[in-house]
Amino acid sequence: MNFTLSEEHNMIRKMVRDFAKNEVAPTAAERDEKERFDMEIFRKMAELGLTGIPWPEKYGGIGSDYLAYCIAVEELSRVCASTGVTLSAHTSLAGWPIYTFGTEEQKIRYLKPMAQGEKIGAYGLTESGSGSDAGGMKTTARRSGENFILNGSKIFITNGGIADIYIVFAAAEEGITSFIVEKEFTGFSIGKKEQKMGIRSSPTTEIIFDNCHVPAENVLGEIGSGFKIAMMTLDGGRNGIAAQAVGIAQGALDAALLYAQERKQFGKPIMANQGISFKLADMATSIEAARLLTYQAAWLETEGKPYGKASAMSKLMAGDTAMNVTTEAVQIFGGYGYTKDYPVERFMRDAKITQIYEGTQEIQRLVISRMLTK
Ligand code: COS
Repeated sequence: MNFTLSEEHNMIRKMVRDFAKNEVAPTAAERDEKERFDMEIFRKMAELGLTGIPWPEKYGGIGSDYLAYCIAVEELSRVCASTGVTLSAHTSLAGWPIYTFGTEEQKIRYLKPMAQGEKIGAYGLTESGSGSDAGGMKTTARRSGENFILNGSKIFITNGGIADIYIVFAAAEEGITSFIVEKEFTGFSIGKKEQKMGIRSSPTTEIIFDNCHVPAENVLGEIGSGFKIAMMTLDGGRNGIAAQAVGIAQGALDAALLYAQERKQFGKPIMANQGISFKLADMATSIEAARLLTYQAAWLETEGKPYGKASAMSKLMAGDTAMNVTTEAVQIFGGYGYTKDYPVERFMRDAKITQIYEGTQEIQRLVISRMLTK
């Protein structure tokens, strides 16, 4: 067993940390306030190769691995969880299924420009009536000559409206099928944009299919195998969210640690108070545990070993850690923590979604408990 990161992983961490500090952090509060997505930041991420970390160079990537990708999401989320999830959805939810199930042609046509950051990817599974019960979707796909005609709508789409390519799941005669949908396809449109509690500079929208024409060559994987593709995609996506949660928690700990050493009450820094210092010790310990689970799941995926249970565990642990740690960070800041003068209130709002999306904590427990008996 080796717990040391490779030189490549350390280099990627340093590069993303510098980028996050210099290019992402300065506008994080303003983008949160205005719900503003910044395409310029995405373009700069592309220049650094971050938009295609795990994909081979022939598909526009930098040929690294899932651990490097998780480290990047973590470091971005440490200053801005919205930027973290933009990269996570783009890579795990859109890039991964194309890389894994796509034909060579689909990989060149879609994965390559996504990995190079020329196009943004998104994933559409959830509907207004089917969230946790993903198989209960109502969006249909009917064959018509060389096309499939999609009708229905999907909600809560991360990168909705800014994405060019959507991985969409719809019920065909043969069963749930996955499709690669371009934003220009006839009958595709963007619906309501959500106003959210957190991750506010990451756009979340509805996507609508009104007799949307999708060429049969854009079926991803086998017709009728879409549910499994959706589930397998989420297995990896969940670990990206775990990395986001670890980053949010670390960002809150960084801020609280600094504050506890500077803030004086009763004539000494509040860090001297065991009530505060023990809180910080617990926060740091739970972050480290969540990080180890997250890195382990990423390592398993890179090694080609089963990682579904590991990533459900990492998301469960890291999501709860992010919520607990950010809540404690706000407590350490006291009244100031409740204001927008410090970033911890944003971290606390951002943390909440990590317990909900890509499968609620309850769904993670369902997945884990089913695996225990397998
Ligand atoms: N990998 C591969 N196959 C999987 C799988 C996975 N991770 N999970 C399920 N499957 C397969 C099953 O093996 C089963 O295959 P067979 O029909 O060949 O036996 C099939 O898919 C149906 O699986 P299951 O019976 O478990 O389906 P359920 O309807 O009970 O749903 C849950 C399973 C609840 C786990 C699933 O609906 C789910 O993950 N829901 C949450 C969705 C979610 O995370 N949404 C967030 C969207 S992104 S914001």
